[in-house]
This record gives sequence, structure tokens and C-alpha cells, in this order.
Amino acid sequence: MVTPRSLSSSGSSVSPSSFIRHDWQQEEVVALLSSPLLALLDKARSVHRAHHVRDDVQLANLLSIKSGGCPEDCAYCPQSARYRTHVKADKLMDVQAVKAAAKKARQRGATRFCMGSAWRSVKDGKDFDAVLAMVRAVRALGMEACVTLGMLTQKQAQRLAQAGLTAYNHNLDSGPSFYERIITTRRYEDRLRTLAHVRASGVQLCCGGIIGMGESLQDRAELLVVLSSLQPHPESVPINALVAVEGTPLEDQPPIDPFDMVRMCAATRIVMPQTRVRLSAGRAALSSEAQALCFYAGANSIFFGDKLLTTDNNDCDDDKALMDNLGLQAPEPTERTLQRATN
Ligand code: SAM
Ligand code: DTB
Ligand code: SF4
Repeated sequence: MVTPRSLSSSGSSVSPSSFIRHDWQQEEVVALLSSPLLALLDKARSVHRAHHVRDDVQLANLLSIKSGGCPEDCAYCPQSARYRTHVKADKLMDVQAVKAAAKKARQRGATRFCMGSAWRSVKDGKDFDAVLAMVRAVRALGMEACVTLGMLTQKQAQRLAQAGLTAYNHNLDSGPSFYERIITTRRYEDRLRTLAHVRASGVQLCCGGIIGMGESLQDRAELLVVLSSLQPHPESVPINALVAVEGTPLEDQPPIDPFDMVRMCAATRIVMPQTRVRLSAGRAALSSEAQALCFYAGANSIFFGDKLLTTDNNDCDDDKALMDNLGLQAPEPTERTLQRATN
């Protein structure tokens, strides 16, 4: 087992690429997740400092471009047509409306615009062409563009890459053992295949999971083992806490202990030192203090905007105030994005 010097709380001389590992073992990750919180924070912070120069937090705005009516049975999801929830099935938004929403998000300070659709997979034709136009429109505004559209073929991933897509979000959601208790209509291998298509197209990978669905610590560790086995690691890893929505099979699931979110962010940071760890859904239920600990543990991305897909997110002014208080900045747009923004 590699024990990099940076993992001791005093360690400081680290060669960032020297200890990116893809062979994390289940017991190691369980040990991380269950270690005393302060020791875990020490490790995570030291790994974070070795790999990230600035204390910055990426601001990603999320928009549901096609809500509800999804044929899948994901037990956490209010958008499945199988459950009676507050979400009604809508058609795909039009490109101009998406562009207007992206412009607003840019004005508020978001640098990434993420678009989600309640599809099992993408069908070629009118809707996919419209999504490609949305990606081009967002990129032309000088923002990074991310979409999550369900399963993708290799050809579709290539077309998204050609349209200028920055990242594709496709979550593993849980470790493989727990997965079947949450989703029966598509297999873990299907998800891995889509991830491989995205990787092969050259688009960045955004892939994470959800805690608070009734999984064990072993299951959480399994998820991190699989994510960290991907080569290279996903560029961003969203860590969601279940938003228990009325009408879904998980509606009565008790809320997570906020320290579990801190631990999950810390362990994710340690096993994937260079990735952007996104403190994602469920943030609205966390106190400022719990969020601060997540940032200290290495979370360096959030969804920024009043809404996630179909549920409420934190208030933008509160987020700005917390970031100011903690000394966290939004990252500068990349040079390439800046060039496009001036066009
Ligand atoms: N339909 C596509 C798919 O499933 O790949 C894309 C949209 S789906 C809503 C994207 C992700 O949102 C899911 O994989 C899941 O991780 C997350 N998500 C959905 N509902 C959630 C909830 N109630 N709480 C936390 N995360 C949730
Ligand atoms: C991700 O990991 N979380 C986002 C995004 N990727 C697509 C979705 C969270 C959804 C929370 C429930 C809702 O608002 O519908
Ligand atoms: Fe459909 Fe995605 Fe929700 Fe699953 S998570 S029901 S695939 S929208």
C-alpha cells in the first residue's frame, strides 16, 4: 500500500502526480470513512493543499431542460413516471429559453452550466439536435457546458464533443452491491459503458453518487473504490445527499448525519486528489458550519442557483456570504472560455 508523506498531518513536500492511485482497497476506504473526524480532516486537507493551489469553489448552475415522465425506476427520483410526486412531465425546453437561463446564471457568477433531462437514454433526432444547439449556445456565452441525458452511445458522445461539451454527468449513484436495491431498470454495467463512451470522446467525466439511501459504510466505500478505479479519475465527482421527495419509494428515509457528508467529501478528496468534489444535492439541509467543514475537507464545487433539477437549492446570496466568510473564491474562467465570452 502506498502511504504518501502528504497523508501525515505534518507532511508538506508532495509531488502531486506521484500518488494518484487507482487501486484503493475496500478496507482502506472503510478505514478512512470510519476514522476519527479530526484525523480524517487533517488527511483530507493535506491532500487538498498538495493538489489545489487556491481555495476556490466552482459555481455550477443546474437547469432541468426536460423534466419528469421518465420510464426508469430509480427509487430516489421524483422524475420517474412510476411515482406520484410534485413533478409533472414536460417537453424539452427550447434553445432560446435555455440560453436566457444560462446568461442569467453567468451574471450571477456561475462558470459552468449543467443541463439535466429525465431520459433513460438519448434518442437521435429532433431532441438530441436541440441539446447539441443548447451546448453550442452555452459555450458561446463563455461558460463551461455539462449535460446529463442518461445512457449514451459512442457516436452520441462524439457528437456532444464536437458541439463543444465540457463535461458529461452520469452518476454511478451507489456501490455495485447496493445498486440493485435502488434501480432495477438498468444495470451497473450499462452505466460503466456510458462512462467509457464519454471518456473515449474526450469530454470530461462528471460522476458521483448519493448517500442517505439506506446504504452501509461498506456500500459508500464500494462507490469510492469504483470511482477511483476509473483511469483517469473523473474530473468532477458530485456527492449528493438524498433529497427525500414525497411520493418516491425513499420518501421516509431519515436525513443523513451532516458529519457523514463531511466524511464522504473528505474520503473522496483523499482517494481522488485532483478531482473537483462537488457538494451537491442535500446542501440546503446543511448548516453553514457543516458546509464549511465539507469545504475544509476538500469540496471545491457546488450547485449555485435557487433550484437543483426539481427541488430547491440554497440561496445565492447566502452562498456568496459563506464563501466570503471562509475566504473561498470562484475560479477564474479558463482562457478558452474567456475568448469565447468576448465573441
Ligand atoms: N436521467 C438521467 C440519469 O439518470 O442519468 C439524468 C438526470 S438524473 C436526475 C441525475 C442524477 O441526479 C441521478 O443519477 C442522481 O444521482 C441525482 N438525483 C436524482 N434525484 C435525486 C434526489 N432525490 N436526491 C439526490 N440526488 C438525486
Ligand atoms: C448530480 O449529481 N446531482 C444533480 C445533477 N447531478 C444532475 C441532480 C440533483 C437532483 C436533486 C433532486 C432534484 O432536484 O430533482
Ligand atoms: Fe429517470 Fe434519471 Fe430520475 Fe432515474 S434518475 S428516474 S433515469 S430522471
